Amino acid sequence: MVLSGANNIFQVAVSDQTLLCRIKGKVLKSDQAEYNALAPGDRVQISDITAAAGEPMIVARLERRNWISRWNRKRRALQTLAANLDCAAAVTSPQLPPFRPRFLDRVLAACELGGVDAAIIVNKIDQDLRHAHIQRLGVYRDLGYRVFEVSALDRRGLDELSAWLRHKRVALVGQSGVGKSSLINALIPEAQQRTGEISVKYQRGRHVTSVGSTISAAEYVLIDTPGIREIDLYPHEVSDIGWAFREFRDVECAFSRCSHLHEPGCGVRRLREAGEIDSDRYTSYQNIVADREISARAQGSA
Ligand SMILES: Nc1nc2c(ncn2[C@@H]2O[C@H](COP(=O)(O)OP(=O)(O)OP(=O)(O)O)[C@@H](O)[C@H]2O)c(=O)[nH]1
Ligand SMILES: [Mg+2]
Ligand SMILES: [Zn+2]
Repeated sequence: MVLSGANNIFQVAVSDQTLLCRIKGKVLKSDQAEYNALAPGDRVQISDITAAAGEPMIVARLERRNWISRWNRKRRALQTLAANLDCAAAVTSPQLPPFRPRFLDRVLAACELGGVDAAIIVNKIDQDLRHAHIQRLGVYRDLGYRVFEVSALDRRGLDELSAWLRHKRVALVGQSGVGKSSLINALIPEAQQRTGEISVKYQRGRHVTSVGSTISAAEYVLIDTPGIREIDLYPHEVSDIGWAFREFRDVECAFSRCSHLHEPGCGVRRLREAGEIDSDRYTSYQNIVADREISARAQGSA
């Protein structure tokens, strides 16, 4: 299992050892451009590791059970943050960086599309949670997402979080500066993840974690991921993005592959007008589809 890696040197757990391996040739048969061939959690096949065989090489990536990925616009390729997870935790903070429910909706949609269960961690509850945020968190709870309110600083809520993490392999995902690495350090005493101050001027983190890595404890395994600014879901069809919004999934629309944007007889829009679908979630959906169109045009295929 790949624990971490960059620049074609990967830490791979093989039974109870950790080996440094390089990729040999093409390890994946993919029809899509991929920014990174391997992500933390990937299972790989490696060459003979007996001393005589020399440096171990990764010869194949095994099929992924699930994954979290996004479209990397700059590189025009799919970037995978982690694979083969029991769950992903979308980490947010109330003030610094500011709570961004639109961003959270994108993380949750990416998880749904990759087949990963998701939960939400609101870290830094030693900072004030505004009323609007508390309401929005209620929307997520109603949709069935677990929401943990914790503080890596004063350790509030960590016992409950830690009980939920037991026996799981969980990736922490979110914007830079929300405290993913700090949480891992607070949960796993041996972890020594580097953390960094927030830029108060720009109200965001400084992208301290640059490479995803796996930190194992006796009770659970956590994957630290680099902070992300944007999540573009481009390669997915519009109808799949609609499916990624749980509350849209089983709604009946007049058209079978309804985009929920303009078609007559759209059940999602009807429920939104009736106040049964949260209008802010719907706006997130519209934004994701609009961004998808921009990336699709850039790729020359709408
Ligand atoms: N007040 C408060 N500050 C926190 C808490 N958790 C983390 N921080 C601070 O937030 C800053 C960013 O923390 P990091 O752990 O580096 O954030 P990150 O999400 O790993 O950021 P990237 O690696 O850049 O993606 C640091 O200054 C931490 O000390 C918390 O619960 N409360
Ligand atoms: Mg970090
Ligand atoms: Zn519809």
